[in-house]
Amino acid sequence: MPNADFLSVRNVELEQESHVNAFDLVVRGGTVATASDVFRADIGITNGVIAALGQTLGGGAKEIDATGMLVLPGGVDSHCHIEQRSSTGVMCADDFYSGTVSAAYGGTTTIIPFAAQHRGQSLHDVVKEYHDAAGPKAVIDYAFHLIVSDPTEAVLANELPDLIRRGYTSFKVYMTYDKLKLDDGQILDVLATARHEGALVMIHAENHDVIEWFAKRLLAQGLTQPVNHTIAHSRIAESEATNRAISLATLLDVPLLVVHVSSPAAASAIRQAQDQGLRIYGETCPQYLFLTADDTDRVGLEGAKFCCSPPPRDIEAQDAMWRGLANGTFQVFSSDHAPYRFDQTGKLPKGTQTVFKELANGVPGIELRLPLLFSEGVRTGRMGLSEFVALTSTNHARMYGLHPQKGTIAVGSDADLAIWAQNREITISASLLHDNVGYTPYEGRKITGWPVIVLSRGRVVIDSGQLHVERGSGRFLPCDHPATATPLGRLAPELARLQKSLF
Ligand code: DUC
Ligand code: ZN
Ligand code: ZN
Repeated sequence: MPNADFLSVRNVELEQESHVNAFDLVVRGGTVATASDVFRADIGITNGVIAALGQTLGGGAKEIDATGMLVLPGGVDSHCHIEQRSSTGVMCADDFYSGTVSAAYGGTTTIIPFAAQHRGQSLHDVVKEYHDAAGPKAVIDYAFHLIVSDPTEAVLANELPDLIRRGYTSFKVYMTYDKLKLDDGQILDVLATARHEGALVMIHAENHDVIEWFAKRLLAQGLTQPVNHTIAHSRIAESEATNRAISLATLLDVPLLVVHVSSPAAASAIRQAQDQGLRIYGETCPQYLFLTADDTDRVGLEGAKFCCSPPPRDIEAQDAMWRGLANGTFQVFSSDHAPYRFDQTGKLPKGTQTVFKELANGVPGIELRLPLLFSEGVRTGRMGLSEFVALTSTNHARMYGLHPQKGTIAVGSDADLAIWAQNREITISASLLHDNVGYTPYEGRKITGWPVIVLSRGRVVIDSGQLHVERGSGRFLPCDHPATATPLGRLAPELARLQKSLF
């Protein structure tokens, strides 16, 4: 947060003494939380890595007094769109500088945005383009998922296997959007490649034809306002596609992550698959806990600020998402930060004449993801601190092959820490945030708890509301093959004959 007087934590430079300090930095006296434990400890950091955890560690060249504070692993946001051009040609409002700065202010120290293929592009070219964009600007560490919109023979047989080996071990495919959508056969092709190469597929599950069927009729009746987006993107479009995607993954025995789940029926389909022992994973996002379709029905085009795909639903759906976070249906809670300004560069390509089909899809949330869930999840008792850490950090690192370097507080892990003032009260306002969007869907909401000091590899990134690192100081993280992507070895019987030639 911007005010310098905001902090109770002091960052103390110790005078150099004659003896050599045990650590470069010690975070002293905080309450440390991991995905499994909550305990009081000092954290000793050397060369950017956690070197020791203990009750009374020796001195550091630098010390942070975290007494009375929570010390959590920095967040890992595994679903965000940064400096990405949409399939309709609209550029995100955040580049890798503003996007990573905003993430860091909100306690996130690793992001996994997308390197998005447009049809006709080589995946290698796409990856180079995103590295060129991120390298000179990112202030925190980052990996990339791929978006595969054109699974040609060359992509499937050469590019994907090569890129997977080089650390791009997850990719997203879409069941809707004219220029992104894969048909079921193409989805099977991508799933088969993922199975063979040990990668994880993320799926945007909405039935394209259902959405188009509704949209055509709504527009024909002159119903152009943003709220119609939520009608066209019906909850049955989401649950049908989710069931279909799970069926395709089950057929080939490939783990699958259903991203940005908003509807109770989609969550139930994922849960049911998990109950059968299948490796089907789920993700939900702040917009599905805190917004509803009514928000898209605000006066004029204001509702556009709340339009994303799938859209926010209703209070019952919000409750189902909270239940899914509590009962393990969802392993990851991501922002799906898709930042578009409320003007012709973003949300409203045709200005006041923009109809709901033309709106840029997505809402911002990279800075508020953790504070919103902390306030409304941990402070209200809906979840414990360890569950919060798992959902916002550890599970993301595990899901995508970055653990234990990222996502935990353990000896040998990168010293990526968020030090929280758990009683800090904030009234959310776009003016407090550091993205380049100009509004927030959560304007005016009161929350409690904020990460006041943020460390990335032992570097103080944020303290006293100030940014302390240079653009370009974030590093690229190649991902391992995620253990989550391992097939169960339960191929559908009708595929057994093909197994040798297929995989
Ligand atoms: N899908 C996303 O993953 N993010 C924003 C919009 C969308 O359709
Ligand atoms: Zn999506
Ligand atoms: Zn997204």
